[in-house]
Amino acid sequence: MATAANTMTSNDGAAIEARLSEERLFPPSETFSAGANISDPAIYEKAGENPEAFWAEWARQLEWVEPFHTVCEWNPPHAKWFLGGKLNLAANCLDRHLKNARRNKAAIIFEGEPGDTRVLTYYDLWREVNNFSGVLQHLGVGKGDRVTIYLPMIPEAAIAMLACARIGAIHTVVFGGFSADSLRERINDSQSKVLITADGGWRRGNVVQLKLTADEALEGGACPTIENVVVYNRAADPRHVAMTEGRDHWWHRLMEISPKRVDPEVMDSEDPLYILYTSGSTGKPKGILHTSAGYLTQALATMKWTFDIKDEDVYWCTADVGWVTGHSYVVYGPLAAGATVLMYEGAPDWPHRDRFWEVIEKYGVTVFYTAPTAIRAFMKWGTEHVEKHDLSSLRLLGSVGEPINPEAWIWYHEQIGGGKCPIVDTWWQTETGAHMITPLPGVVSTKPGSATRPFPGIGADVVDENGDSVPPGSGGFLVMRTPWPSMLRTLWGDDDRYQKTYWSKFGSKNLYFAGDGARRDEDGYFWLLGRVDDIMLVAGHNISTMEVESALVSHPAVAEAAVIGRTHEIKGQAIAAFVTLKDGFRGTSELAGELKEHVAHHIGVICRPDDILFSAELPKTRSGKIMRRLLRDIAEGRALGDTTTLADPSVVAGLKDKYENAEG
Ligand code: 7RM
Repeated sequence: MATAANTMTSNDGAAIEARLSEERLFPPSETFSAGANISDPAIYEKAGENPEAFWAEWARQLEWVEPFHTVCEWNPPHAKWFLGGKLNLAANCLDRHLKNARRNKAAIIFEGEPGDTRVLTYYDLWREVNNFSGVLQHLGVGKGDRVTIYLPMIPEAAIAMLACARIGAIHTVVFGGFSADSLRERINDSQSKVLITADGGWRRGNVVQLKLTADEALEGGACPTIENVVVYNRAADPRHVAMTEGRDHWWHRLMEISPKRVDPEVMDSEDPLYILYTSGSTGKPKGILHTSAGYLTQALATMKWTFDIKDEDVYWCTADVGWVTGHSYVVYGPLAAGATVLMYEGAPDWPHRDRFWEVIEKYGVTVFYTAPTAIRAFMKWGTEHVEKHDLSSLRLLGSVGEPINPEAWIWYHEQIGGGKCPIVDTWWQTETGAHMITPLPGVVSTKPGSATRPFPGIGADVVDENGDSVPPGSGGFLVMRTPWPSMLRTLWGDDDRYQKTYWSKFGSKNLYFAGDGARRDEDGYFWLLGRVDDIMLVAGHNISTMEVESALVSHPAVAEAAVIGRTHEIKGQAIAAFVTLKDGFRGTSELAGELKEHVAHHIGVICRPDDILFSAELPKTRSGKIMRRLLRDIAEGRALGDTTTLADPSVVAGLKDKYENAEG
């Protein structure tokens, strides 16, 4: 028996093993396939034979000022796509739709948390974006300048982003839940000239005071590059908002005095579009840089094929614009496709736990895209909130952000989708810009818990330590063998870190390493196993956190689980499980024993958790991903590491107390 390395990164050495076996298969219904944007399975082979031709065909669906002459230039690890092409992304998202019947179609349907609503047609949105482009120019913003956007989930977030794109400025959106320190760090790293914020936004009946936080970030000249701050009046009485003379301006005042029309700047395919910071687990945030034509091409392609988007759809992606999902699938993808996108400002449980279902019923949402963390919360709350509403307008469901446990998948399928909607489990990253591994809902039979196959034209693979493909059924490292249009181009101001982080693991093989573990089954389906840094090494066996968590979630009492490996003298690591129960269940020691046996029975005795700790909540990042690193600190009795990226730091502090006071 191996007493393997007591290190926290247990991913070296033994191959990642896979135990979860899921037999359920959901083929697309005939009616869905018949009406789908793509229903021919031959597309996989066709795209695989010539990915560049495949992507070029999609790129030609954009509106170009000048066509590209070269599809892709690949100097590992740097790629350029659609070289020589000129276009403007805001024009692709707005102006082009004014020439057809979409002119008066709803582009954005907005539902504020307090219940206020707005509908912006494509023409309305085009007018707002033009006018706000004028504002930015009035403030001296030009091509290549950086603009930080720190706004709630309101249409102005999309307007500000598109106005930047229209004039060629680079936006960097900072999630409205981030602190003054995080905001300051991102403004300074990007050297933004202008900050766009709001007095506040609504969250669970309270106003999140964005302007106060922005003032704190800027205090005492801490952000020397910021020349102007634009403040949108969303939530408060403007008389009560402190405005710094000469620096701060009300959005609506600037709109009045600025040009109403601004022609779109002619941009190169490879001109930067945005920087989006990812906090990573530790250290300085990474400024992921995305460029123009390739990014929009893949956002559009996936919008049409993954989400099967049609002109009649009412599409709702619940992600905040502060995350990449909000960039690609609230703003750029849907608007490039001419879709109607719903934006909701607030929390899913405000004023009641049925708010999402109420919104779906109210607007007749047809395509709904959310995260496993939300789905597990809905499961925890129980079905009575869902049953109050008519969700029959739904025709397609999506999931993103974490592996979706098979039980959560089935619940989503039955309770939300009424058993009739395909589910697209979309694997991708801030770095990849758009979907990479996902079913095509009219083509691929889905298996609960699997993101299924790489999108056509994507060269995903699962490899061993040496970068060689693993045989079917085995686990390994998820990599990309070939560049893709919406890939990150570099890290802002740190190309060395770009090369080291993503391209160095397999040396001269030039593989993009995503940081995730995966398994590919006999049908070629990908099963995401979680971040490799989280994978556990128990008695010489690499065990995926995702699989033990899914086994726990398959017990009727469990809503959510986070599993980690803590150092163990004999086994290398022992498994500690933090478990949240569904409403109505109690965390007794009998139940803990039952759960241990449940896991052992389902996926093997080697995976039996050594400790189970019941917890009402788990530590999550602000975008809802479970943070296992801090749970390891707790289980090993260490001082807690960096907690600044947590949504609610009190959750880990509470867990630490509880863990230390629990019996052995
Ligand atoms: C879109 C987004 C990226 C990381 C990624 C994975 C995890 C995302 C899935 C998933 C399993 C999925 N961007 N992840 N989607 N894991 N199945 N469908 O989330 O940059 O914030 O995170 O999220 O670990 O590497 S992100």
